[in-house]
Amino acid sequence: MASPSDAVGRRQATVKAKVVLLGEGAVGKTSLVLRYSENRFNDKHEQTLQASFVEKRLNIGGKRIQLAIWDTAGQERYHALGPIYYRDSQGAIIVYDITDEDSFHKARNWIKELKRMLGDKVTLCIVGNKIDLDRQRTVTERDALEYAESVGSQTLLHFSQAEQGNH
Ligand SMILES: Nc1nc2c(ncn2[C@@H]2O[C@H](COP(=O)(O)OP(=O)(O)OP(=O)(O)O)[C@@H](O)[C@H]2O)c(=O)[nH]1
Ligand SMILES: [Mg+2]
Repeated sequence: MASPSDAVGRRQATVKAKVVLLGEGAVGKTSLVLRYSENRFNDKHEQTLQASFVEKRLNIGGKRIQLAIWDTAGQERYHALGPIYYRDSQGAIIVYDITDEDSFHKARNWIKELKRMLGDKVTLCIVGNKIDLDRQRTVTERDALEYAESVGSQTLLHFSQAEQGNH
């Protein structure tokens, strides 16, 4: 039978979770992480080389969570490194730029790869970033919604602007 001290021990145990950001170069992956972790925005594109790592400690409903966020490089020459970062992730955030159709295509390729390699072991979240640039939008909300539904009911779709802090 569990003793009260076990219950305390359980409550205080830290849950570790790993999330990876994937997507074409310049879609705003690093900007989303910067907004989330430091509430800042940098309007210059400083290409991520290989990947960078941020740790965030959260407390959700009394549960301590240690979130490891891996922000990968979008340039094609780094594509083959993807598995190193997504292999044991619980969540993958696949980012595209709503003004860049190619980046939406690239996001769909990442999702295909994740499904093939990890099946349902990973929670997918598709993010259409740069919604402040709605006037230059080339990927409609409807196309994104239809695509997210076709991937599966477990897939989340979110629109963001790292620029203004709707992350
Ligand atoms: N207008 C606007 N610009 C954004 C937004 N998010 C990011 N940017 C800009 O887009 C450019 C690329 O952003 P990054 O965050 O460096 O892109 P990335 O996906 O990390 O790029 P790689 O590291 O090369 O893969 C930068 O100039 C950002 O300032 C946004 O929501 N709105
Ligand atoms: Mg980056």
